[in-house]
Amino acid sequence: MKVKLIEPTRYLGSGKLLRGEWLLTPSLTLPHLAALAPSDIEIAIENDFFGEPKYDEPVDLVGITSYTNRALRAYEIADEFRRRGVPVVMGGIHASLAPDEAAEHADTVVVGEAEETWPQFLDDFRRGCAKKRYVAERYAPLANLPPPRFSLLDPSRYMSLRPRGIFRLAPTPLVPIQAGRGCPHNCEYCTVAVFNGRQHRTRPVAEVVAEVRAARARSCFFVDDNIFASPAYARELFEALIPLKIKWAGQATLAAAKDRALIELAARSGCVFLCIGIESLSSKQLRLMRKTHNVVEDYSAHLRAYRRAGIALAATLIFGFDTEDTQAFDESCDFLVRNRVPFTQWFPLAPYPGTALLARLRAEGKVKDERWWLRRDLARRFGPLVFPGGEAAEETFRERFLRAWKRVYSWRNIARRILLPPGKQWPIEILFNLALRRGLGCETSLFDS
Ligand code: B12
Ligand code: SF4
Repeated sequence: MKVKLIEPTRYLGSGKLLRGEWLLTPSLTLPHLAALAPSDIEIAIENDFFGEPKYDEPVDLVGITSYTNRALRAYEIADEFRRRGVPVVMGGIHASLAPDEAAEHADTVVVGEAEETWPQFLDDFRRGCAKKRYVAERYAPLANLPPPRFSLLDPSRYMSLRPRGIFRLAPTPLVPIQAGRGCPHNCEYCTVAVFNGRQHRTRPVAEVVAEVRAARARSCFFVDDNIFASPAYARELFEALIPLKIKWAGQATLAAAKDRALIELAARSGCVFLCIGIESLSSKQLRLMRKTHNVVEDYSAHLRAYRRAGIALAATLIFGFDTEDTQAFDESCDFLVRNRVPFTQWFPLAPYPGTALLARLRAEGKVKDERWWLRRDLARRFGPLVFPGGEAAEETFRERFLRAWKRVYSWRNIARRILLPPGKQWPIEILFNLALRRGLGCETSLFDS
């Protein structure tokens, strides 16, 4: 049996598809699903980011993963295959949170973590008795997961996935690794706790280390939502990573810096870069977001602690609450420059399906379009807000958002944030800032991929 797994790309505001030649980080999802399938099934992986899926290649089944901002494209691809008589199965976060919608475009929808349901579905499919929906009965146990099949990805597309010969000198790719799932917090806008649960589950450290070795990784991206979520586990993991001499990036909370010894250990184990959700400088907004583990008064001290540990930070901020102060953009820009935050990503607030945010805004009558992700003009990065205010307010938001964001990445502010004096990770910081500056005028950026 031949199965094709597809990662859809997404639409840009211009109406074009986001396409490119290569990516820094391969996604973990499809190599992981390929590894979970029985070994006698022939699997191919296609990434729509690199070009149109090969619709006419003979396959028995197509599996498509889904994120909300790529749902529209995922459905188009699914419809195209089904028009040609190829059965389609969809899974992933979006299909799980909007399964009835996904079912309009797929023969089968797999809801939830699929470690148990995906092999079960494949078995039924082979026997000709696949059901329309498979729902995970529990969060997947994370021990004994097979190593992701990165060999199914085209190495030339991922910046030397397997560095050889002269390419050893090339910047190494970030091999995605997952050590844990779930988050004890429950931020209003986030789907992680909804999809992966509020209990932080971890994989045995020895298995994570074996996976890093098997991938021959020289640098990794831990896709965990908070790599410090269980401090004792994090300590054990970092100790075990030290002998591997890798460099790694990941995601964490700002408040984790309270445990200075832990972040210093992370740095010793190779951590060079972390994405941190600052989200807002307003305690009022943070309460509204249910992100009370972020304490504005502690921000500066925590940022300093990460800097001293030698870890470069990418701070994310969210804008667009209707109670937000109009000065929020400029204040944020000043704060990031003053506190020498090396790198930042700004997002307009978007109510994802299944979130408490969508439920609240719906109850308040503020959602302009219930399924905004199906509209090309809204399912994009700097799109107008999905809720209140009318067109004038949206235009003002957009204009202020972009103006302040460009100010953060002005040459002068890049220098003030990362060069005066330079932090330990200055080469990465310069690289990321240049990449983001390049994307300033358009909607794509380094992290858009
Ligand atoms: C790594 C990551 C990124 C990386 C992506 C790197 C890469 N190339 O993969 C970067 C940093 C670039 C990124 C960017 C963004 N991300 Co992101 N990201 C993640 C993260 C942390 C991990 C994804 C992952 O690898 N998971 C591990 C795999 C194994 O899990 P999985 O994909 O869920 O797959 C399982 C099941 O879903 C299922 N499954 C999945 N697909 C399929 C398909 C079939 C056929 C079947 C049967 C089953 C199945 O089986 C798998 C095994 O159980 C997730 C959070 C999370 N914990 O998942 C957020 C997450 C996916 N990101 C999210 C968002 C919103 C974004 C951004 C839009 C930024 C933002 N904050 O607004 C951007 C835009 C990305 C884009 N261009 O589309 C949201 C998506 C929400 C949604 N409803 O779509 C998530 C869930 C985080 C959140 N806060 O809610 N992201
Ligand atoms: S935003 Fe981060 S801290 Fe909040 S629930 Fe999501 S993963 Fe957890």
